[in-house]
Amino acid sequence: MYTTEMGKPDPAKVAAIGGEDPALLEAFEARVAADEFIEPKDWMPEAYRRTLVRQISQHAHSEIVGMLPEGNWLTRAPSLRRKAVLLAKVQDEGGHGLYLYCAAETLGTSREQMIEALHSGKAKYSTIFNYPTLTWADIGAIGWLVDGAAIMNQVPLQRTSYGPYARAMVRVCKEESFHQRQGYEIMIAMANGTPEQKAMAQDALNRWWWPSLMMFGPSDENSPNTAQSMRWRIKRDTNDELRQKFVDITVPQAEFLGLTVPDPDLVWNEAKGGYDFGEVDWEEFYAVVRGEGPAAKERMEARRKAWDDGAWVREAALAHEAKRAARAAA
Ligand code: BYC
Repeated sequence: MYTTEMGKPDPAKVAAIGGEDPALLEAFEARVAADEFIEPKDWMPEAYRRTLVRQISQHAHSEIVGMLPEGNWLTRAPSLRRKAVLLAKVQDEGGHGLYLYCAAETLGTSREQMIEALHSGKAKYSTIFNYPTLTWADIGAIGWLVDGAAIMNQVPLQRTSYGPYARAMVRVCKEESFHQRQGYEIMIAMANGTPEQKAMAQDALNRWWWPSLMMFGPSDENSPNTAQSMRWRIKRDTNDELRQKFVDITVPQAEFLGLTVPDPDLVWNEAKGGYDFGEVDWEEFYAVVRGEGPAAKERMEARRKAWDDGAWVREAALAHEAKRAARAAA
């Protein structure tokens, strides 16, 4: 062997790991295994970077599109207090989207690329936001169930292996827990109100229960990304593990409200220390993922319109920055 080739990795091995340098990959995997955070300027495998951009940008899109179903009730909240609380919550969701876009940008993608992917339908966002909010009780159900499911998923993400994503999650989780409580408080008021109000609360639970379980993604056996994301500690729990935890925590909350979870197969399993529950309608899930959800078209139109209507703000900010830079240069 010529001396210049000494120390070069075996090309067959390099190809098997996606063209990455095995020594760098080994050092990276050791850091992940030791629960160290990976930071933007650290070396990382391209597939790790791609997975993070995919997950974080989709998470950001979910927060932004997620403002729409609740925004629908801002002008119709039943009291000034309810309106102020809901307004604060919807603004928080916008903030979450912004932290997450920033976290994704540290991986080398741009805000424009991510927004373009959302608007052209290439990027996904959570299926849950493709369902309509028909009554005020839906606002309670979203806070209780949707934010409740989001917390279940996001608390472990505070220990995800990519530093900027993990740190964004700390504040997001604090705010989500306020959101969950505001939703549950609405449900308590409705469930203890007039018979009509209690019926509205039950109807909202009936419509939001199954879509909330779908938020956790496909079952583990049908989840193409989970195994690798668990190895890289991007995900700390599988989709089914989180779904189970959510059911176990939420069913007693429904009982406290005096409401019935719409699942005839739901039963406490003493041996496993958790509930057995019915199968999610996966056909519906995949149809909504494909963009066929009941409010999908409306959601995308609203996002595209907001982007177009906001063009003047972006132009004004750029013009201001150009003037400031010119003054500084002079
Ligand atoms: N909806 O291999 P899998 C909020 C996609 S917002 C749509 O299991 P992964 C709030 C998945 O992307 C909170 N698509 O994927 C805001 C993948 O497709 P691609 C949002 C879904 O990534 C406002 C394919 O199916 N939270 O709380 O390992 C108001 C196969 O899935 C869904 C997050 O975004 C879905 N439900 O696991 C109120 C959490 N599920 O990308 C509240 C961060 C799966 O390969 N994300 N898909 O084309 C995650 O934790 C993970 O990405 C998931 C999926 C658990 C969602």
